[in-house]
Amino acid sequence: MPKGQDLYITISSRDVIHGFAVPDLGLKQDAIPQQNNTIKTTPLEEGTYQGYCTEYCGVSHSQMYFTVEVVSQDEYQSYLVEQRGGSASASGNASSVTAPAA
Ligand SMILES: [Cu+2]
Repeated sequence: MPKGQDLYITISSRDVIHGFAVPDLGLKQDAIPQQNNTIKTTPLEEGTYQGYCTEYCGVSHSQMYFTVEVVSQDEYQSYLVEQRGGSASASGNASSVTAPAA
């Protein structure tokens, strides 16, 4: 995520109900199949933040964790270029992040 920018995170699920949570960024939202839930955030400090699923969703629930990197605008632009260069997609199976056009 780019630091200091308003972000809208649209959360859904491909299978069962999950819970998207990144406590140190104050983010928590249910991930529900066939429904888009959007939350707004503006990350203010660069760093690595732990995220995980907060809804018991099956036998792999305890392994549903991820990290969120908040980086400078320059680093974020470099990341986008790298992703468009053919590298593997970084999207997970329960969420996506979009930023409004500047
Ligand atoms: Cu879960």
